[in-house]
This record gives sequence, structure tokens and C-alpha cells, in this order.
Amino acid sequence: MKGTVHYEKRGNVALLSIDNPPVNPLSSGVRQGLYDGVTAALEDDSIEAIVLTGMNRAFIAGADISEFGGAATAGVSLGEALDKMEGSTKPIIAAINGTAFGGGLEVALCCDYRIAAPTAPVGLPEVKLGLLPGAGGTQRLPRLIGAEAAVKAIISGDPILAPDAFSMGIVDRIAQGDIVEDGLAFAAEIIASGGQTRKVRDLEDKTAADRGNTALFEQFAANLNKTHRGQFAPAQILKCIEAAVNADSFDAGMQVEQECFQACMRHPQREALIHIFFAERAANKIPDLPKDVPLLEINRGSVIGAGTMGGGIAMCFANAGIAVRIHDNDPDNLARGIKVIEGNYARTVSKGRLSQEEMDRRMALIIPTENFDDLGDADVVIEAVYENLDLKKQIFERLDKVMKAGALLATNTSALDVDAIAAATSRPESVCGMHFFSPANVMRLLEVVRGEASSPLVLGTAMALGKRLGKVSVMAGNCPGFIGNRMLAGYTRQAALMILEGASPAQVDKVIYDFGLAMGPFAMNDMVGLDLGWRARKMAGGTNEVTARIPDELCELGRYGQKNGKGYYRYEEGDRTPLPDPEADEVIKRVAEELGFERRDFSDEEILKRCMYPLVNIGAKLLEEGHALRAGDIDTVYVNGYGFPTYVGGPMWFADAQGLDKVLADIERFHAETGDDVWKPAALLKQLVAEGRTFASLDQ
Ligand code: 3H9
Repeated sequence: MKGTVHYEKRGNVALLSIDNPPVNPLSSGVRQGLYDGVTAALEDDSIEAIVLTGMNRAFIAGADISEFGGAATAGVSLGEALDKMEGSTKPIIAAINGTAFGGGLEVALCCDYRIAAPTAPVGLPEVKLGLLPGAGGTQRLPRLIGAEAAVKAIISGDPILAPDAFSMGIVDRIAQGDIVEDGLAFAAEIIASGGQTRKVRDLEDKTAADRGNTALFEQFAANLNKTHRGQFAPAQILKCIEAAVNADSFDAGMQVEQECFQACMRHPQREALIHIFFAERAANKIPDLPKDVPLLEINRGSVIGAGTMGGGIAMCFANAGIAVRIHDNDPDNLARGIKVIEGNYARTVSKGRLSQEEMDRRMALIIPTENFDDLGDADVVIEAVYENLDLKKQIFERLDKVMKAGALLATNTSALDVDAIAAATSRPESVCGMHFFSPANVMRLLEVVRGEASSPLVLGTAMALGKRLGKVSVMAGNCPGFIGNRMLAGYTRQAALMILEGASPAQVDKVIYDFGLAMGPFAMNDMVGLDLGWRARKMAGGTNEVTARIPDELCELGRYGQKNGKGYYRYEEGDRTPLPDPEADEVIKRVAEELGFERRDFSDEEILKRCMYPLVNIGAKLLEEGHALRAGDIDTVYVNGYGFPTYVGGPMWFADAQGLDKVLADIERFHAETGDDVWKPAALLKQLVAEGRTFASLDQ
């Protein structure tokens, strides 16, 4: 059995300490230990109260997710352990030393009293795994804090810091000193005042107020379409909380919770979301980098380029409390960049999500400089100028001269050759790619690009720095576009071809939106600005690429996208809703005819396959070449950097779910029909189909 609970007598109190490192999930040994510990305390007449706490760095991280979907596990169930606790005639005090998430908070809610360390976060994040709190959380939390607050907490799944949990009524006290000593002192007080138990299941006053209020739950349900479009679990959560308010008894509510929990467990979204949970953590582990690889100590950063990317990266450093210099060779750009950063923070302050003092503290960490040589004292420098290989090489040549020995030199290039950039220095072992995604202060993904010469110390440091900056870091090989953008090129090209072949931008965009992305490729292009690509192509002397013809002609007509109210779509003043526009449709038709395309109707299914399967085929090639280490890494890139719906699990997981034999058959058909290189089936895909395997099986 995995994990254990230590039992210790402290006078007339039994101290139960959960021990299942690193974060104490409720594995079989912990469940058994809870059951046995409470039983022993109840049987010992000298014990008058029980204190439950966690060893290691958490109280309890929740149910053991790795047990889900597998064979039944040994020992008592969580339900049996919780019944034992809730049935206890001696008061149980949860001394929440650290994270109490999911089943962990549910354990605490089965205790009679709760005291928390001031830094401990509590929460019910099951929704992020496609689940709902299935050990009474949907029934007990509303009884403690009311339906509305419970809906907010459980549907968002967000952590609640102990001081907020105290004001909401989730915990009774905040520890002033050592959490275990304060828990024992709390127990002594309860014993001294009669040793009363207090079961959350018996509380009524908070839920009584909303009983029969159907409008309240209709309102919650309507909001779900905006906040959790396409997701299965949130509606199930509402059903459970409604039962907590309206069912005839606590047990009847628990029955509803069990049914809904099981429905979530069976749903493919649950499997996809748990796949992403483990994939994000696996991505951090690089097979040939030893766990104890020495790392650079990062106390100061430098960023080159004060544009959108550079500014966002500087904010990442400041948000993590790391001082950072930001340089731009154009003083106006530098001043503008600092203003943008200030504006970003000010907006967060005005929304109440950041205090003014914290904003001031972060702004003070960002030091603008016009002097390139000032960058030299940093432990890491990230170059974030526009995509031009010669310019980047020049910058790295200069960095080689000014940066202190041993510093990490990173380029934020999104597609260029990291080795060519590293070769401009005398220390290519110190160079790697650190590719952030826009806006860098918001997007969670970081691609760490491994150059031919990048040293283990540099790669390990870049991965660890990513974690410190709050990113999900994925290691990518040095190939054009790395993982994310190399795959994306296949997706955008197919979309562009389909509007030449007869689909409309609105149809393609709707298919992608319904699939779960925030917007389709044409709405996205309009948002970014069609003129960027058009100008770049003009500067490069033009292109023969057929897919460039439509955006170029739209730009010739002054249709740059949202910025001037017309692109693939038209936009009403002050409104970002894309509206079909006959003028743009005319351009599309004319260009298609001029290029000799025969226009036809597309089914939504075909559009989806044409957009998604290039991701899969290129993803398979990346795996084959070793440029991506795991299928799960690719999925991690797509859900964290490209808005791919997490509940679909990423493109490789999606392909597995379709059946790789079917995916391959479609790819072969597209290849036969078009001869396009992107459809040349990856050898790995063919091999997996021949062996009856999945991409996921490669990661096991
Ligand atoms: C639930 O509770 C359902 C119930 O309502 C009903 C049941 C009937 N299980 O993230 P880290 C592993 S659903 C198994 O790197 P951090 C993780 O994989 C659950 N393993 O550390 C990693 O392993 P490795 C609701 C888990 O400090 C290691 O622990 N709970 C679990 O950055 C360290 O994790 C949640 O959704 C788990 N529950 O963050 C909480 N949790 O070293 C999920 C972690 O091999 N967990 N591991 O890569 C978290 O949010 C974060 O892990 C936590 C720690 C904040 C706890």
C-alpha cells in the first residue's frame, strides 16, 4: 500500500500525521491509515481529541490521481475512511499545514474544526481534471459558505489562500505559530470547553436561504456557456450543489454527488485532462539530464527588445521577484515599452487582482537601459527582437563580449536556427532558445530549444527558470518552428487552402470554434493583422505561395483586419464580432478562380480533419526525429501555447481517441488527392498503426 499515517499520543490527544511524499495524496495506505488512526483513537479511553496534519510539503493534495481509471485499489475506500471520521464521537481538528486540495479539503471538511497555516492554500480543483469533488465536497462546502460562494469555488477550482478561507468560513482559525502546536492547543481548548463535535453535514443555516431559488441555479447554468464552454463536469457540479441546497437530506445530496462523480469518471474529458496533468509534469523531466544537474543561480535577468515580447518577458521576471534590465536600441521604443508594461499592471490593479504596492514593487524591478553594456551583469539574458537571423547573430556577437562568464544566453526566436545564433558567440554551450508565447506575461508555455552545443547546465537552468517564472516548460529540438510553430504551419496552410477550394472563412472558423478553440484561423488573422505578413512578404521580394494571394489582395484593398474594421470579415465600430463581408468573399472567389481552383462544398467533419491532422502528422515526424521527446510534450505545447482545448487532451491525444488507423487512412487519402508534402504519412504513424498502438503508449 502506498503512503501511511503516523499515530502519536500527545497526552490526551492523538496526533495523526499523513506521510505520502511529496504531496500526500490519498493513496491506499493513507486511506487505511486514516481509518485505523481514528479507530485507534476512539478505542483508547485516554484520548479525548484527534489532530490530523500532513508531513512533507502539503496537507493532502487530493485523491491519488494515478489510481483513476485503473484496477480497484487495495484497502478501505475514501468514503469508508471519511464515514469513520465523521462518525467520530471525539472532536477531530484538521491542522492544515500546506496545500489541501480536492479530497484533501474534503477530508478537512469531515473534521469538526479546521486551523490552517497562513500560507496554506485550500480548494476543490477537481473541475480542472474533468471531475467534481466526489467525497462530499459539493455537499459540505455549501453548508459552510453558502451556495453562491461554493459554486464560485468549485466551478473555478481556484486555490483559496488561508486568510481568505478564514474570512469565507472554510477554516476556523489561522495558526499564529507552528501549525501542529497550534492545532494541539486548539484541541486542548475544545476539550476544556466540553469536547463538543461539530459536523458540517448537520449545518443548515447557509443553504436554507437559497432553498427553492431556481432562478439562482438557472443564472449559474447560463454563465457556464461563457466560462466553461464545451466542458462536461461544470454542469454536473451545479446539479450537485443544487442538491446540497434542495435535496431532502444530506444523504440524498450525497447520492446525487456519487452519480454525477461517476458520470464524470466515465467521460473522455476526464481522461484527457488527467493526461494533460501528468504530461505537464513529465515534460519537466529530460531523459539525458540528470536530476541533480548543477544549475546556474539566477538573481538578475536582462531582456533585449522592448516590444510586446520583450516587455512581457520582463514582466515575467518581475512577477517572480527577479530584477531585470530591459534594453532597446531605440529610446522611444524603450519608453513606449515601459509605458505598456505600466499600463498592463495598472489594468490588473484596477481589476482588483494586484495591489498598488505590489505593482510598484514589480515596476521597481524592471530597469530600462539604453546602454547595451549594462546588460552584462545578468545571470541570464533573453534576446527578444524581431525575427531576423542576421540581426540576432549581431546581437549575440555583442552579448558574447559583454555578458559575464557562464551566463545563460537565450534567444526568444519562434522559428530560427538556434545553432546559427549560437555560432555567433565563442560560447555556444551557453546558448539555448527560450521561446515565450504572446502575451508572454499571460501565456503559460515556454519552449526551451536545445542547440547542438547547449550544455546540460544551460538546459537545466532554462527549464528550472521556466518553472520559477510560472511557465510550463517543454524541451524542443532545434528545427524550423520547433514544436508548436512547425505544426501550426500545417494547420494554417490547410485552412488557407480550403477557402480557395470552396469553404468560407466563417465555416472554417465555426468548426474550429465549436471544436473548442477561442477562435478560428481567419478571425485570428484579422485580430493579429493581415498587414504584418503582407509587409514581410513585400520586403522579402514577394512569394509564389498560393495561400498568400488572398491576404495580400485583401491588404491591397486596405483590409488589414480588426485594426481598421475589415479583413476576412468586417467589424462594426467598437465591436470585435466578425461579420461576413461580400467584398472579402468576392476577393476569395476571384483569386480562387484565377489560380484555377475548382470550388466545392465541404462538410464540417472534413474541415476539422484537414485542420487537425497536419498537426498530428507533423507531430509524429517531430517524435520520429527526436525534436519532441514525448507525445505528451506536444499536447502540453498545444494546450498551453495555442489555445487547444485542454479537455480534448492535445492533438496527439485527440488522434489516439479517433483511432490512429482512421487518422492514417484519412491522411493517406489527402495525400493521394493533393500530393501535398504535409500529408506524406509519418513513418512513426504507420508503424504505430501496424503495431496497433497509440501515441500515448510511446510515453509509458
Ligand atoms: C480528487 O481529489 C477527487 C476527490 O474529490 C474524490 C475522490 C473520491 N495524485 O505538481 P507537482 C504528484 S481529484 C497523485 O510537481 P507542486 C505529481 O504528479 C484530485 N499524484 O508539485 C508530481 O509527481 P512527479 C484533486 C499527485 O508543488 C508530484 O506529486 N487534487 C497528485 O508544484 C509533485 O507535484 C488536485 O487536482 C495527486 N493528487 O504542486 C491537485 N498531486 O514528481 C493536483 C500531485 O512524479 N495537484 N501529484 O512528477 C496539484 O495541484 C499540485 O501537484 C500541488 C503541488 C499543488 C499539490
